[in-house]
Amino acid sequence: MTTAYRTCPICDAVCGLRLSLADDGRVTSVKGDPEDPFSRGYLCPKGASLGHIDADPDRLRLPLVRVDGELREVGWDEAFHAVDQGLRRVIEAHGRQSLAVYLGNPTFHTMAGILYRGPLAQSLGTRNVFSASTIDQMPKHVSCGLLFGDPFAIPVPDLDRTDYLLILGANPVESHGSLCAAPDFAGRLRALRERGGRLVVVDPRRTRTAAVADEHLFIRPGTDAYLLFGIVHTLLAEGLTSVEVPVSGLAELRDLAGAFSPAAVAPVCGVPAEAVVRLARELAGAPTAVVYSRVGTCTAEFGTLTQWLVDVINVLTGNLDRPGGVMFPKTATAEVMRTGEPWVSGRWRSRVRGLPEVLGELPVATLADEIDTPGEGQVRALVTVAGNPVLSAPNGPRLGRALEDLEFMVCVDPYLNETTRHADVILPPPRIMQMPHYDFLLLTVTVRNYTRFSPPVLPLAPDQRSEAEIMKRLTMIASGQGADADPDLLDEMMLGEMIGGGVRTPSSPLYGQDPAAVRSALTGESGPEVLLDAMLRLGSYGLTLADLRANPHGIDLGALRPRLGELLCTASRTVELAPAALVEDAARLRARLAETPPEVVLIGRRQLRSNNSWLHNVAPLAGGSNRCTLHIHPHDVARFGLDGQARVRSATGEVVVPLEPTESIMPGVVSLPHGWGHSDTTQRVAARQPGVNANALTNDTVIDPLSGNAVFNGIPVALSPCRDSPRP
Ligand SMILES: Nc1nc2c(c(=O)[nH]1)N[C@H]1C(S)=C(S)[C@@H](COP(=O)(O)OP(=O)(O)OC[C@H]3O[C@@H](n4cnc5c(=O)[nH]c(N)nc54)[C@H](O)[C@@H]3O)O[C@H]1N2
Ligand SMILES: Nc1nc2c(c(=O)[nH]1)N[C@H]1C(S)=C(S)[C@@H](COP(=O)(O)OP(=O)(O)OC[C@H]3O[C@@H](n4cnc5c(=O)[nH]c(N)nc54)[C@H](O)[C@@H]3O)O[C@H]1N2
Ligand code: SF4
Ligand SMILES: [Mo]
Repeated sequence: MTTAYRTCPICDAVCGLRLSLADDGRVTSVKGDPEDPFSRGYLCPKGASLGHIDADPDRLRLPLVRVDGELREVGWDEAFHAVDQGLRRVIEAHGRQSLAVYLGNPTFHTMAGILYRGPLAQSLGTRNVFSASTIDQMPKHVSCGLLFGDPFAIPVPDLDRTDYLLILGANPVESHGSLCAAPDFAGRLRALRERGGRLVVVDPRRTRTAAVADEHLFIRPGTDAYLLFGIVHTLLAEGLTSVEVPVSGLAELRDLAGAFSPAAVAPVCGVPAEAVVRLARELAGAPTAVVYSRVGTCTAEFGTLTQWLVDVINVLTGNLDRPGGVMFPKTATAEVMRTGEPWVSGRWRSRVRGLPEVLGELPVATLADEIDTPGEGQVRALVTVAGNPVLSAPNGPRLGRALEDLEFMVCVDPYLNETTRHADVILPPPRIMQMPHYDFLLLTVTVRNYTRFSPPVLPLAPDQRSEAEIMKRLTMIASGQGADADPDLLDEMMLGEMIGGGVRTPSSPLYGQDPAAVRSALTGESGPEVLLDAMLRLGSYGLTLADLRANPHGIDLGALRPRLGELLCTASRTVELAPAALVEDAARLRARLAETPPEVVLIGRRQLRSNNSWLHNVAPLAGGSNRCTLHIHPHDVARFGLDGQARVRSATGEVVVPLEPTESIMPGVVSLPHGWGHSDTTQRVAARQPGVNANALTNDTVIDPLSGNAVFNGIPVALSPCRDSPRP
């Protein structure tokens, strides 16, 4: 029996775990690591099941290659050669703009995903780069890019010190937080209330987060921008502002907010005008306060406008960049994403719908268009890494049909599932316990500055390849160097660039040093580890990989400290409160004030013992509340004459789903979790309780125009009885 420590790789909470392993490598117990200074022993049911997730017998172990229409197990050399041939054929016939890549959510959680997603996308040489960002948080990047000049300068709630927290469109008690890494989020909310603070939740559902709040307000889906504008209006009209950072655009903001008085917005969002006014006064009156808003409001038609208003309120109430407000973490690794230049988007446009590039990506909502619309530049080959867009993208079934027509598709994924079943080659990464782990991205959004590295717990078997090697080989194949090129050359190139940049930059801790000496001092068992060591040495805490190895429970780097001055890089060097793009979009919002809302709208929800589409195969987590049901108010069950199950129809598609009547949801709103609708998957547990694909109902033609983000909430639907035999 051995004990190992590692960070849970599943969600944003980055909990430290203590594992016991049997001699055969099986994980026999998973506990929270009590010595981790950040998570202090916390873990959730998913973390507790990490052993099951890791040892899932349905995970692919060897690559699959399509031969005569069938996917068959082959050796790695054969698989990489098949990729080389497949991509080469498409590039020769149609050019590089016929290639596309989709990078799914787990690429934000693995070292290999973070480190090599950029090089892979670049080496494909195509503008058709897609990622889970445009079905998730892209509105936040755009809003931060416009406000602060840096789309990666994402302010995080100072959760442990704030006196007042207003949450909209997030349910951290079940999701464990997002763009706000805080292990035991629920415990931290309890602590907020115990120290006399106040928690208010705005959500069309009375969620578990709402249940632990001081106050819950229902809101009509998709209308948060109105509510927030109503708050801004009140702050300005009542002189409740105390701006503590350099700003511009305050006069334009005042003009814009004029149309959104509490009386004007109340009927649209369903929040009483008195409550809007009271929220504004409470936010301004609290010693410190935070507005925090996530997926429910990002994946909406006014996603960017809403994210912008969130931080406008944080600025107006004096809560940007101060303890107890929203703050910018400082990571142990160098902030390689920072350019210091004002951010721009729209450097190119998508072929079919002319949608602007954002952060080098095009919207997932137009991936199917690019594949199924003929013409010069039509996508003919697709690479996916850690993604299941058939279940996660808007109008997923249409995308599934488009995938069938590709000339070549390769997927890096541990499962044969709804997306990867269309592939010609599937390359499975090894087990979780065989990978090193470092949260390059999530550590940029922690509520305390913190760092922790986990070495692999188990070695690779001779017939396995690390995910890093898979990504590097794909990158080299894509760049034309073939299937046999030495993958470590890519690491050396990346290291050369990183070190070269460091020794030339006066503010870098490596400034003026000899690059060869810096390189030879680096340690690490694999490319990703050596790259991590380099990034730590380029960072500002003076840490090395050896320091992180010597501290297997993680290192607390202290409470968040003000640092807006270091990050702000708008052209005006101020926080720009009224960027032109948002002023323009506010006019669209104003025009909507007059429209009649749909009778019934669909929203999503996340389930505690699940994670997007890929954890329904974990037997200890399956069943109970972890089922694909439609939450619906009993009034609506009666109003539409429903019983047991219902047919739900939207502009895009139709599903039949079991009902779960509950008074916790607003009348006129129904909720369906995403990630279900399993079919043709080797995940045997998931296949027994397949559920339906919520994204058969979402519409890929409707997006948030500023970010290109998909819309998953506020979908107009019609409900009707369905007397067919019930679904499982
Ligand atoms: N258990 C679990 N945890 C997860 C995941 C999971 O699938 N399961 N997924 C992970 C991922 S990828 C992410 S991005 C994070 C997301 O984490 P969160 O942002 O916390 O996401 P949700 O739990 O979906 O919460 C969104 C809430 O928005 C509400 N909502 C819907 N429409 C509206 C609206 O128009 N206005 C308002 N105000 N609210 C609205 C929904 O009812 C829901 O309660 O969670 C991560 N953690
Ligand atoms: N209707 C609706 N749709 C939504 C949402 C919603 O709230 N409502 N939420 C959206 C959000 S926030 C997100 S992030 C997206 C997620 O969208 P995706 O990222 O496309 O979907 P996931 O279900 O997370 O798929 C993850 C894939 O990665 C694989 N995988 C797991 N671990 C690893 C690994 O270590 N390496 C590799 N290579 N692969 C791995 C899994 O087998 C699975 O195939 O879904 C979005 N879709
Ligand atoms: S909260 Fe997230 S990181 Fe923590 S144990 Fe659960 S799944 Fe893992
Ligand atoms: Mo997400």
